[in-house]
Amino acid sequence: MQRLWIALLLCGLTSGLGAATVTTFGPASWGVSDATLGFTGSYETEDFEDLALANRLLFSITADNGAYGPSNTLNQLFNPATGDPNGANWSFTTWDGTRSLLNRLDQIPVGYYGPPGFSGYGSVTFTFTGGASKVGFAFSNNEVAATVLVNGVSLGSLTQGNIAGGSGRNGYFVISADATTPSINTVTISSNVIDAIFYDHLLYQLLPMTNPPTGGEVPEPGTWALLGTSLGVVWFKRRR
Ligand SMILES: [Ca+2]
Ligand SMILES: [Ca+2]
Ligand SMILES: [Ca+2]
Repeated sequence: MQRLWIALLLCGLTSGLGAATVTTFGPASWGVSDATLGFTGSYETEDFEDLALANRLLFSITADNGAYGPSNTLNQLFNPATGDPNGANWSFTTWDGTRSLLNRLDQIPVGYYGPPGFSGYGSVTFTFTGGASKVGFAFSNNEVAATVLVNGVSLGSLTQGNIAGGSGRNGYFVISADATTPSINTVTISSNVIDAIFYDHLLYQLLPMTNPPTGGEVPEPGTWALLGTSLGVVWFKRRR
């Protein structure tokens, strides 16, 4: 009976953590090349330096004081050097450029705890339209347990493998599609409302679109012919 129970427990653990493959890089790897992170060939980069998001990427955030997205633009930009009203400099949270992304609707790190509905830190979701085969992101200042979910299925803690929690740089988290999860459609970091987490250098390899969106309406050849005929008639009548 005990063996059966243990067997069931192991099955549960396996299925719960069986979605996609995780590779982790600790803070000592901060700023290494994309190739070192496993991104070569064709892939997309989102550096969070402007409001526009890269190809087929949507952002959403759910906090205790509101929600935003999914959208292909950010609602606010974060300035790590000057954006903290308490004067803290968060520039160490950038992997590229001068900006990172904060898990708050207003992108203002208040730097202290508050009651529910006040703290405002939230869970973020990155959506990859048409799916991705690999996704990676840098993060910092994760101090309270957070969970990573792919397509809504938990991959376990945000701090695992070579990555430990703490107030500094935490590391780089890579998720690769595998037999259990052939397409990464959403990556959610479900975190505590009192914990600021800073993200940067989101890399992703897109899967080919199986149903590419149809572009602008292009008239069929027959329509052109009809249009030409109508114009021709008008022109002929005006001539007379
Ligand atoms: Ca950046
Ligand atoms: Ca951008
Ligand atoms: Ca924090």
